[in-house]
Amino acid sequence: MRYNLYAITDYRWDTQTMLDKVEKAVAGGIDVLQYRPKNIETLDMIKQAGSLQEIITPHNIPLIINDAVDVAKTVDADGVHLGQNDMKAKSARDYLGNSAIIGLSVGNMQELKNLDVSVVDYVGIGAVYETGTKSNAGKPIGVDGFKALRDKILIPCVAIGGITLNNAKALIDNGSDGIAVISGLFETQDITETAINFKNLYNKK
Ligand code: TZP
Ligand code: MG
Repeated sequence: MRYNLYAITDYRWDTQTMLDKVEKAVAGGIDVLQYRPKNIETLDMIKQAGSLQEIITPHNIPLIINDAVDVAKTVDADGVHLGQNDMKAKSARDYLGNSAIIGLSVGNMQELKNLDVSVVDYVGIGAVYETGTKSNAGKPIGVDGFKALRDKILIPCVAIGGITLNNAKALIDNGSDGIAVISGLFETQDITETAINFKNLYNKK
């Protein structure tokens, strides 16, 4: 599983906007897509997730569902991403089975204690930088905070929070297996070109 460019949808978009943006990101070579819905009915989540699968599955891009383990199961998504207050990773594993990809958010040393690497496949570390996308993201941990956590984790880690083409390299240099982005990719002028440029940060390594 490759995490290099880990794109995440913004729940504030309408469906068509989301699909258009994701198509452009796919053309730029994203490695994984996380669908991150909020405040909508479960049935609409299932419909949106299905539309995303139609776009990304032909490109072998895995679909990870944020939080909604039931939706992931229903649409047979590739996995789920869990926050510290979501379903426990072990329960999600029991429910989704061994082949599911399970990610967990970790933002500090305390939260790191909840990581069971026998159950979780990858960790999302952040918020690294100041983000305008998530209101309760907490105080940014910075590159040093990222590195301190990353060095203690023996499975793949993606960095998240306020990442742009201008500040991503420091995280790659400090051991990030992937860059998880919303606005730094999807709110740029040319989404396809931005995706290509993010990927190149890894390829140049
Ligand atoms: N978790 C921590 S920060 C964040 C999430 C979902 C928001 C990331 O969005 P952006 O626009 O890439 O800062
Ligand atoms: Mg969550």
